Amino acid sequence: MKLKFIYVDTPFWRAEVGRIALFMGDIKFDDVRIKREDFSTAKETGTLSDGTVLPFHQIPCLVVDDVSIAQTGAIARFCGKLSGLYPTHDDVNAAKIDDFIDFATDLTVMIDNTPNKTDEEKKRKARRDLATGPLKRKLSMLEKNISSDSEWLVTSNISIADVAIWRLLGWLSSGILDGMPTDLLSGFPKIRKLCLAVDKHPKIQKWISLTYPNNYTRGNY
Ligand SMILES: N[C@@H](CCC(=O)N[C@@H](CS)C(=O)NCC(=O)O)C(=O)O
Repeated sequence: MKLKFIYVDTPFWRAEVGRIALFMGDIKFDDVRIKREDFSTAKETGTLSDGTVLPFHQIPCLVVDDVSIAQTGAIARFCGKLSGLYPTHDDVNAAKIDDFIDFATDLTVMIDNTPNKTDEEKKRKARRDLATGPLKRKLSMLEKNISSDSEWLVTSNISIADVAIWRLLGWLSSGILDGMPTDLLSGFPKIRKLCLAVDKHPKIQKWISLTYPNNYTRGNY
């Protein structure tokens, strides 16, 4: 089976969850990082310059042999099953993992919908308000859903849920988003502990050393 993972050259969680699962499972794949211009055109046409089809004109996209798979969750589960980071014989744990992946999507959409995208000051204020209001509320829920007894969110080993939450919250707390406070996670000790556990996992460290720019701020946790 030939795998081609398509995204831009950014370690955003939507891509990282699938890429890292494949890497952790020692599954060979072509890590294709497309240029922004190619992506801009493909948003309109649904096809990259090399002919690859993006089913919903979006990325990430995983091409399995000649079949293009879209949607972060679908890709993450596919990669997780191949690599052992998603259960194939435990429907309840599989659903719990889906639960966290969909939660990550909810937070992403919440940020994407920050109003007044054209007015920088209004955008910063909207993000600050989000961080102290609806986003804080969501993070409190996440904190409540993390068990103190286990190192990982769902299974006894690291799963795609842990990788997704780590990268999403790393992005949110890194300072890369203007207006989003970098101490976002300060009141959430269980979330921070989880993020640290993922961050120091040897395979994650290896991936970071291979693919992240030097001194890249992965988050404040
Ligand atoms: N529902 C999709 C959303 C993916 C998405 O929004 N990707 C962004 C890049 S991170 C994108 O392709 N945006 C362009 C567009 O939606 O036109 C998923 O879960 O993967």
